[in-house]
Amino acid sequence: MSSRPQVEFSNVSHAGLKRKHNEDSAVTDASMGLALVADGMGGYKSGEVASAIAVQVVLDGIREALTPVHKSRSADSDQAQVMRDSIGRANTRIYNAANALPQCQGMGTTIVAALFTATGVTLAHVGDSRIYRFRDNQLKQMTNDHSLVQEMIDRGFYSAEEAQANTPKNLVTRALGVEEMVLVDVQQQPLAAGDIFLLCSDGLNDMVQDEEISLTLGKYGANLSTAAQELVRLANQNGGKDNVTVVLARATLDSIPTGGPLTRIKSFLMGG
Ligand SMILES: [Mn+2]
Repeated sequence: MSSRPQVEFSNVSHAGLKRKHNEDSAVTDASMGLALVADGMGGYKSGEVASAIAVQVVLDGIREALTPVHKSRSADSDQAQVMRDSIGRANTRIYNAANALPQCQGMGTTIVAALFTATGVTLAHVGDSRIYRFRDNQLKQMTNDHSLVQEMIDRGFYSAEEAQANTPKNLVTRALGVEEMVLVDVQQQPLAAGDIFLLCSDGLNDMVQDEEISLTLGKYGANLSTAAQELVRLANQNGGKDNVTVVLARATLDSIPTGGPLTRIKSFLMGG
């Protein structure tokens, strides 16, 4: 991989006001520039197991790929493949555990991941957890939910409002651990100075409107820790019906070594 950027993270998770357990898992690793959020589902406590496996296996997979020993995988463009491989491995681990252990039967989890490079960020997701980008005071949803609601909208059956009213909420159409293979959506995005990336479980966006998220990031974004705590507080203030996890990330662009002109042109062309 190319040199790692300096990334500042904030990570806040809360069980919410209605659930006994927190089945979300999240991890940030500043040395790798990596953030992960997973929202587990399943019977008694098994959602917790699924999301914990997901986060650990993806973290390990990416750490291994970023280790200098693996020089063959040093290009930015390989980052998408590393992401797919690691998430695929997590899928297999959860799937096998779900089938081997009766108490884990039917467990699964969403995942969202952001891996920062010197000039960009690789985003990946499965399920209905989300990644947003906050740039120039504008909030943009970067991921498309793998949910029944979203499919109804995409296929033109319903408008967004109709779908919300007529489709069971939180029915995911893709998750880790449910089938032997999983399709992972991966995208590479260039970074601009000041960008804030938000990774969250649906406990945030079901409780807090995008507009309110945007206003909160505008008001508190200078301090990521305050902003993350404020978003979780709002989710609970608005009902706290689900576990809520908020991870905020900001890459410091001027700390990034730019390399020679060829490196810069190459990373520009790769979009990474
Ligand atoms: Mn949830």
